[in-house]
Amino acid sequence: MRLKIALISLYVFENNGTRLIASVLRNAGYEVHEIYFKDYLHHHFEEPTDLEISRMMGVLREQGIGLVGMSIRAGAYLRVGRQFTRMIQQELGLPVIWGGAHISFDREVCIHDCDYLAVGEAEDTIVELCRRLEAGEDTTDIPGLWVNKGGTIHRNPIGELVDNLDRVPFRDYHSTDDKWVIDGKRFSKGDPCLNESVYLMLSSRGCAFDCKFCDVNIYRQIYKDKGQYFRVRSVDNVIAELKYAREHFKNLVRVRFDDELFPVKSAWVAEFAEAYKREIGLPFEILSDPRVIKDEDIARLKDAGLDHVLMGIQASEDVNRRLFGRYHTHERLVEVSRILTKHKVRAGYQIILDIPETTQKDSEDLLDLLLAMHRPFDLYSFSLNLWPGTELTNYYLSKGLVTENDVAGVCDKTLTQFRVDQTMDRPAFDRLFIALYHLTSKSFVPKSLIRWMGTQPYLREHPWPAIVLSETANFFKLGMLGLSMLRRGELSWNMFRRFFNLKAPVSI
Ligand code: B12
Repeated sequence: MRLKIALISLYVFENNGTRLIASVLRNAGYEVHEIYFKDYLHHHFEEPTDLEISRMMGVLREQGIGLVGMSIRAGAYLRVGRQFTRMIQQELGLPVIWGGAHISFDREVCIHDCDYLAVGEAEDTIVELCRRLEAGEDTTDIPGLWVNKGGTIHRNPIGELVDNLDRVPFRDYHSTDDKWVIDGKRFSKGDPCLNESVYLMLSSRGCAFDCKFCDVNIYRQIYKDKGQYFRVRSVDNVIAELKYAREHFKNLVRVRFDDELFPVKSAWVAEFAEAYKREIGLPFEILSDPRVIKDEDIARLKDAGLDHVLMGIQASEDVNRRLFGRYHTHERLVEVSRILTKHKVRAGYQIILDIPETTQKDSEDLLDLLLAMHRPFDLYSFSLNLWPGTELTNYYLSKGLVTENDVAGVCDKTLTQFRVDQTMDRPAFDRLFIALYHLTSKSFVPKSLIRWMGTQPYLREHPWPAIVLSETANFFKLGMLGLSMLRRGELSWNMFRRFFNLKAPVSI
């Protein structure tokens, strides 16, 4: 009898890793069941209930599963992953393999909690593991696989990077009979994402840069000596996937390119813009970087439907250089904001706050920068979360500025303070500056007023008037955004559920 595999996605309906591994295994001829165990909710976590767990165990039992794969993308879900794995091993006697970003970062810890770890890119590893399990062969020496055999750990060298991304199948959005959704009272078959109006697309892997806080920083260490880490799919392959998406997403109105960095070579951009306009023609958004934005590329992409660019500016120039290994000047950022405004492409700037070893002067510099940026723009503020193994995390640990308890895997701050809001306890000065940063993206609030508030000694001690103003302005902007998304048909139920949290509203 052939091996049947179940893949469990923890707290995320959209899970590129799970869907990709499912496709790879189905292409190799295996029966695969995908279980979407709850979705993630902005700054809110619901413990799994007994009913949800028994339904999950029921699917594994009834479908005759022989191997369970679990995707642990973020460290905050490690605790649930451990709980489920123990139950599956003990009650069903099944081996469990973990994959996903976090387990690659935290290998030495995670390998003690499961039977197998698929470190890094797992397309080849998983197929080889399934083949050997089916054939009853030894599984302890597969590249990219760490094995825990009764407590003895086999740490195999990393496998090769997928050199040609076009050979990877599309994520599976077409199978319906072998997908299960378990979420509260909901227990249904079928894909939980097909009603989405936005398709999340990946046209590359990796990034051209190496910022010291980023997950890419860890992957670069894992894959050193394995060739080019930033890889891009061919335009034809990208367009073919978007056509596939259009077939299956009946409400599709927008594409979001979720690449760490949207491809940067001008020749690729030109070819893509031409093909996308002709073949797809939907509005789209990208993630980019101030170091690669070019006027002519933006003009081409705008003509093809680009209407939104998300971009990390992260911190003040000095902090970016000193702590993050990011080298761009404030002048460059202002120039980029001019280019985007000129082309009427909406900018979304991402900043990181709560950074150890920074001063009030750094906060003031960041405010000056945001005030110099051309409006309109959106602002996404993230709290610094430390991933195990980045250069930044190791630096802070070595200086005693943080402890292991502050690092993801132990620390689950991403559940309560991934995006910055005022629910976390902080010094008055920081609370004032958060309020002021959030005000910079409200075009109806004069910059002179924000600048003035930043210099008032009273507000530095008692920031509440600025906080009230900032939160009121944010509610207004969120309301307007919600209405315009509704009008454009972009607000799906899943999206609303994920982000609508009155106790901790997202700031934009
Ligand atoms: C896109 C993205 C999202 C999207 C996902 C959309 C989608 N359609 O999947 C959304 C917005 C939903 C999201 C949500 C979150 N994310 Co996120 N996300 C990413 C990002 C940028 C890319 C992930 C991705 O799709 N990569 C492409 C796929 C193909 O690669 P992959 O997932 O690694 O999968 C490969 C292997 O890992 C492996 N694999 C994966 N799963 C499995 C399972 C098995 C069984 C096997 C064998 C192998 C395997 O095989 C795959 C193919 O090689 C990563 C950064 C990164 N580089 O991973 C952050 C990242 C994973 N996210 C992160 C975080 C913190 C979150 C959130 C907690 C944020 C929040 N508070 O809302 C939530 C968590 C949701 C959850 N429950 O997991 C952190 C995790 C850090 C950590 N150690 O904790 C990362 C690293 C980004 C960062 N900020 O640095 N995320």
